[in-house]
This record gives sequence, structure tokens and C-alpha cells, in this order.
Amino acid sequence: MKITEIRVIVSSPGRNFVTVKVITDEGLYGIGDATVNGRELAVVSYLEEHVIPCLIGRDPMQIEDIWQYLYRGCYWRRGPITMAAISGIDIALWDIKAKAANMPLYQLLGGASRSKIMCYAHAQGRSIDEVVEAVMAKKEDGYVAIRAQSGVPGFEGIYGIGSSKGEKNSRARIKNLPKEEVWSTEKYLPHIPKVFEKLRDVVGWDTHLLHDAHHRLTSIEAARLGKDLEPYRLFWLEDPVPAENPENYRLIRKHTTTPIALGEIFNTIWDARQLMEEQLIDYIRTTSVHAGGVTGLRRIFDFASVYGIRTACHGPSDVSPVAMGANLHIDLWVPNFGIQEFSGYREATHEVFPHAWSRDGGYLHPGEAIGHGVDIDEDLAAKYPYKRGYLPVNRLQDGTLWHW
Ligand code: KDG
Ligand code: MG
Repeated sequence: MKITEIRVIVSSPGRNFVTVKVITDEGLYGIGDATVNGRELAVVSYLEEHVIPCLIGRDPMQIEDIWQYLYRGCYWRRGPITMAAISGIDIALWDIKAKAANMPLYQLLGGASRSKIMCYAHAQGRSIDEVVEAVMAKKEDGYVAIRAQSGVPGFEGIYGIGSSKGEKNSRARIKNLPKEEVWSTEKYLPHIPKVFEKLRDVVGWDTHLLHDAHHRLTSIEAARLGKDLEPYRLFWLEDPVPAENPENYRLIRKHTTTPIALGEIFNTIWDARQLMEEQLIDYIRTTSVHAGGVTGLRRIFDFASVYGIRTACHGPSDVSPVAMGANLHIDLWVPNFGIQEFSGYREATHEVFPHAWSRDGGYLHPGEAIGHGVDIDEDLAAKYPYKRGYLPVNRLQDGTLWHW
């Protein structure tokens, strides 16, 4: 079998997605996701100018060799753009291999280790009452695990979610540039335990509750928050501090038993190695589209299993239904599975990406279609042209640029 063509499809059915289609001389094709939210066209250029010409004529069955060729062979290792490009190709190649083997991808990985995949939904509100209402709506929809994000009194918007209104900013509004939001850790820290106290009162103890701090704290602040949240038994506290210095997590670990989840912006096993070896985290959040596809993710998750760390693939709406499909096949197989994030998609996104995966209440399943079971309707995709978009940026009240 030979690769004859690779197409990069950019489409915006609700938000921007970069999709890779690898076509072979035997009529089989595979689909991959290469979306990096807010930097989409950098990956398109990387693929079209530098990757695709090297792959035409190669055997798509040699997934590992192609992965190494694109990783080691480019000299400039790692980084979100390189790794998203590798991921897009790799997910498509695993799709082809599973189709050639006439089996769903999870069978090729080793078969199912469970019958269904627990996922968590997103719930958010500007006030505690709004958060409670949003969490209850998700619970009524059947979810057994829910991430709760709350607005902080005194600030507009809800931190850490893309749809936050943020401060009025004429530059952003006029030129379609990043929105600017305002942040105060002093106001956030005492507020969040009150949110979870109320949530436990109303929602009870049979629903897993999660919270994402979105890299906004220092280690000692995160240690305090983890401690203050202990009475409410969170499933996890996510991304408490940036992970450029993994040793920052040692201090958090010394002070709290609240479980820690990290890694949605990691690209390789090396980003997570020390955190896992020292058991500084409980859940690893890497996802197929950003961490080297099925090949990269499998390597990270196997390493995590050595240290008793469980998996929790990143799965917001900017991780396309294609990467979601790949994640779900890995989730069904991986022995050290923890949970899968699932924030849902707009109707237009479902239509552009027909998929075999499905949700039943609080659980997902990749389906039994051969390959990973997700396709792209290219004609429909063409009706949703790319629109430049950004994640917001965040500033402290004195104007200092902070973590978003
Ligand atoms: O593109 C970035 C978003 O996906 C991210 O902000 C969402 O933190 C996030 C999460 O946990 O889903
Ligand atoms: Mg997150």
C-alpha cells in the first residue's frame, strides 16, 4: 500500500478545525485531527510545506517509522505545532491500519478493557446559584462527573472557558483579536470552596465534582486551595500551576490530598516524565491531537501505568470529533483509564464529522465501525470557511499579563 495524496481540510463549523485526510492507492483513507486552538494555520503550513511532500509514496502501514521520521527527522523536536502535525498524520494512519485489518481501532490496540467510558461534562455560571443550576442540569442529563467553574464576584465572565465575555475591549472587538480578561487570585481563592460547599449540599455525594484552576496559581496558593477543598472530596483539581517547572508540584503534594490532574498542553512524554516518576500528579490529561496521535498517547499512558497514574484525555470542543474518536478507542483499551473529558459539540460540528462514537448518559463508547469510526463530509466542511479566532488573554488588575 502507498500514500498517494494527503489533504488538509480547514473548516469552521462552530469553531476552527484542521483535519488531515491520508489517501492510499488501495482506496483506503484515514482521517486525523491537527487542530491547535488559535494557531490553526501554522499547523496547515507545517503540514503542507514540510510534512506532506515527504510522505507521498510511503507505506502507510509503517506508522512507527513515519512517526520517528517526523519527530527525530525534523531535528526541531517537540512543540505544539510539530506535534499537532505528527498527531494528525498518526491518527489517520491508525485509521487506515484498522480499516485494513477490518476491525475497530480498539481491537488493534489490544481489545476492550471495559464496556463504557466514564466522561465528565462542563458546567459553569457567573454566581454560585448559576453554577448549582448548571451542574444540576448536567446531572439530570445523566452525567456522573461534572467540572464546575464559577465566576468570581467583582469580575465579569467566567475564567477558563472560551465563551467568557471578558472586559470590554475595543481592539479585540474591532480587529477580532484576543479578548482581555481581568484576574485576582485573592478574590478567587476564598470563593471556590464556597462554590463546592454549596454544590455538595445540593448535588450530594454521588456525583464526581471536578475543578480547573487553569494554571493561574502559585504552588503555595494551589496547596492552600487543595487543602480548603478537601472536605468536598473533589475528583480532581486541574492545572493548579504552570508545569514548566515540574518540581513546583512537590509543594502542592506536601500539603493536600486533593487529587491533581495535569497535562492538557503537554506534547510529549518528556513534558510529563518527572511529574509521573515522582508521582506528583494523579491524572495525565494528554490527548491524541496534541501529544503525537495514537502512537504518542499510548507511550505516555503506558509509562503512567507504571506509577499508578490514570488517564484523562483532554476533550473540550476544540479537540475535534476525530481526535475524540481516537481518544475513545484508547480509553476503551487502556488498562489505567481514569475519565474522558467531554464538553460536547455544536450540531454543525456533528454534521461535518459523522461519527460512530456515542454518548449514553454519563458514558461514551467509540462504536464498532472499522477504523476509528470518524469521517469528514468535505462538501459540507467547505461551507464553513476558516475565521481567525483566539483564546482570551488574562491580566491582573494592575495590567500585568497573567496565565489564561
Ligand atoms: O484550547 C484550550 C481549551 O481547550 C482549554 O482552555 C480547555 O482547559 C480546558 C479544558 O480543561 O478543557
Ligand atoms: Mg483544562
